[in-house]
Amino acid sequence: MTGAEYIAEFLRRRGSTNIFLMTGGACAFIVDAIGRNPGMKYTCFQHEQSAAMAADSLWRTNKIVGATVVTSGPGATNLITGIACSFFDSIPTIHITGQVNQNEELNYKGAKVRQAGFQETNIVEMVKPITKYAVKITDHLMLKEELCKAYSIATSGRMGPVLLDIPMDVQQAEVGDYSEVDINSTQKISVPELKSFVNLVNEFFHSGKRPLVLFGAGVGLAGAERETEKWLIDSKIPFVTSWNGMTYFNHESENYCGIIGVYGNRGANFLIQNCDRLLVLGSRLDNRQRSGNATSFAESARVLVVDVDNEELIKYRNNSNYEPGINLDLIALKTAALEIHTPPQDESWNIYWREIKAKYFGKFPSSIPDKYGTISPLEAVCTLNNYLNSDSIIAVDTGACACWVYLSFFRTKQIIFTAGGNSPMGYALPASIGAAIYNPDRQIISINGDGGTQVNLQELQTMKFHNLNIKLVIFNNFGYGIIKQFQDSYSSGRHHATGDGYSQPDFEKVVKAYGIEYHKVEKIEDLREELFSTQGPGVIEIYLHPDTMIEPKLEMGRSIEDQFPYLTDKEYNSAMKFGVNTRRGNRQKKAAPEV
Ligand SMILES: Cc1ncc(C[n+]2csc(CCOP(=O)(O)OP(=O)(O)O)c2C)c(N)n1
Ligand SMILES: [Mg+2]
Repeated sequence: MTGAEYIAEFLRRRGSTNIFLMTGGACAFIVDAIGRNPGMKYTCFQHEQSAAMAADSLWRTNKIVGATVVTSGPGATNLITGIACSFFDSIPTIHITGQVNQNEELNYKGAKVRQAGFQETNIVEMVKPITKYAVKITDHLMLKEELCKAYSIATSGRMGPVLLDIPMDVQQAEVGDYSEVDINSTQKISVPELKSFVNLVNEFFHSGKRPLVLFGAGVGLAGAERETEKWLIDSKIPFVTSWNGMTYFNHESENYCGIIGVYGNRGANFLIQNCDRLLVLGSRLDNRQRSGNATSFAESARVLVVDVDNEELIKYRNNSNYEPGINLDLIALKTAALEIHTPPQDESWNIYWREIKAKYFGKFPSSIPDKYGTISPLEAVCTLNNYLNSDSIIAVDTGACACWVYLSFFRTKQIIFTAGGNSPMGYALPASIGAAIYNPDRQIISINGDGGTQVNLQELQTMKFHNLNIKLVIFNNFGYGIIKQFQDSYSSGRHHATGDGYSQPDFEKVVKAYGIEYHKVEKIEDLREELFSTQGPGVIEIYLHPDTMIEPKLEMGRSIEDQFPYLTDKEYNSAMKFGVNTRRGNRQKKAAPEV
């Protein structure tokens, strides 16, 4: 076998049977080997960024490690934004970049020239900060072991992307027959470790009266979501979640109370600020959850965080209300969840969280649509929600449109995801393509803003060429809505580069030029079920008023329970029954703006 053939076979055996790529000279041998391998397919993207984003979607939807193959230089550097999505959200992906022949470097006698071979770029050093492992294969004898090692690193512990840079001479070298190299990497959780975890959690809950659990994405990434959900339902402890956590359980659960954070549900935020014991499972509590004013988060509670990555625990060392965190692979919850016995909750807490949920969960006021009679994006999401099959997959972009989706989406069994940490415009279209290729019979929805749609618009061609079953929704508010709202708050309403200077094409003409079906939705009644139930690609453009806002939303310096539009003091005070009342206390600190 040549090195190139070996790579193709390795990926096939790991279940990455459809490789997302854009070819070029430096990777042409690998692409050819994939084409010749009978168990392999490939999908040509129009931009390597999209290929990397599509690869990122596969673990989120199918627990398959997405793989890309691209050429050196611009091919490799174009991957970077997509790789970063996987890194920040702990998604395993494998990226193979072709590299110039190593003998081309030799002519330069060690001189530090900028470039030796054509399109030679040191991609390994560039991606090191956003990969778990990146290596150049300088000798064909390294290839087998490095592939196994990289795959194992990507999929173990806190998962993430890896990159192998493979020079053309290594691709062409004879490497012998296929053989696995044993990488002894799986760490088992010992019984005493499990016991001490369960004891700690039990003691934690028994020492308080007002328990709350934050269900983070780490639970699902570890594969312990079903056991955790069952434990929570049985325990009757109220629980809340993060954007990336909300796809792992059924929102019909009586004690599920919503998404927290800057763009979270008011009720869920009130619970965070009023509980006295907060158990955080697999969530890194970034600033979109805790706010820029992080010390005001869960201020009345002891907080116990369980995370697979110890660095995520070290960051709380100066927060006096945090317990020393528990560094554990959350797969432990598969067995440990059954052993956690929570004491009966204080009756006043039980009444409180149920009242808060009844008041704020599933309630979506939207002032601009109410004022002008235009479409409420929250109502549109709820309407779309009703049309979805139970196994639908929904990829979400960034901006106000993403906030509207996460504020109002009610998940039963669907998969819904976004690149939460990196959050690039242009993610949802290629991500939905990745999902559609591996799930051709499922209903796939991609939700975007008008701005984000333009960032990877070229992939409409990929969607059309493969006749993919994707319905691309564009929430068109004729601008960069989320940034405009920021400018309204902090730049006296000047809309530089968001409304002024920003432009968009006639999406109908563009979409039709690609030969894709197009539907315009100007009133909510136009958003009909048939638009989503047909086979094949389609684009649904929903017209919004340009001033449609994200409501509720936290503004600069406030703590998460006091979101805009502001509640009356009466309503606010009655909801802050147990926690620190920041309106009365005036102990707000200055913090970074919330975009
Ligand atoms: C690649 C990239 N560039 C810039 C940004 C900053 N940014 C975040 S949201 C946004 C505007 C998005 O506009 P649109 O897609 O129309 O969504 P809307 O907020 O209007 O719903 C911008 C510029 C980003 N997230 N990604
Ligand atoms: Mg927009």
